[in-house]
Amino acid sequence: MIVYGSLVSPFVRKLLGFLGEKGLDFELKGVGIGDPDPGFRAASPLAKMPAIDDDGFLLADSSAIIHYLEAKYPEPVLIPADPQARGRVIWWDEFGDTVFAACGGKMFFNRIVSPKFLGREGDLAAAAQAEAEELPKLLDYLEGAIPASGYLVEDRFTLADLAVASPFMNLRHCGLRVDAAKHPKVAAWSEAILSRPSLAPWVDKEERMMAKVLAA
Ligand SMILES: N[C@@H](CCC(=O)N[C@@H](CS)C(=O)NCC(=O)O)C(=O)O
Repeated sequence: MIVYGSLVSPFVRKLLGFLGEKGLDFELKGVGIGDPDPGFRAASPLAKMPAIDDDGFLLADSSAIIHYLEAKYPEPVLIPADPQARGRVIWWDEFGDTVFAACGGKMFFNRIVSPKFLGREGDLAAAAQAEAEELPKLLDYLEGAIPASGYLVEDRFTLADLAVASPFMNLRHCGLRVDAAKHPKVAAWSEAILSRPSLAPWVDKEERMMAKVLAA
């Protein structure tokens, strides 16, 4: 299977962690925003990452790909069968993608992607607004929602943990670390999920890559 995407995308990172948890082999083909790569364009109708080519089966969108792979490779179970647990996992996936990653994206895109990758100024006011007004509310919500087990759903690792922890890397690239005095559960949980063997090597690679980008 070919995965098209960049390591710094929260959606690509979520998929890479999922593939690692499932123990699946794949080739990561690096693409950037607006990439003309014909394979990527064929797999991703809106040119968004990630997208896959699984032996000729083309699919885009991290959640669509993950649901496809969960059906194809059911073990270990990362999307529970229990109706309530499944509903909660889908909620957290949605929260991670459209709320948390979107908030972090306003900071990451405007402070880093725009100036460093696209060569144009970002909307720094939007980034500052997201950091000052949106992010604290989301962290407060998460702090109250993380169970004592340290996993968001069913007291075990699921897609929910991957989807919500992944965007924390983009905050890290912006120099933002969770304040453990203010949000102790979020700090410990996000650190633990990003340190899992399925994600740690990618995180390490990404940090080395971003150190070079930020130093340039
Ligand atoms: N819902 C999609 C979101 C994908 C997405 O927006 N990816 C961004 C990178 S983080 C992208 O490819 N942006 C390029 C563009 O919007 O042109 C998913 O979960 O895969």
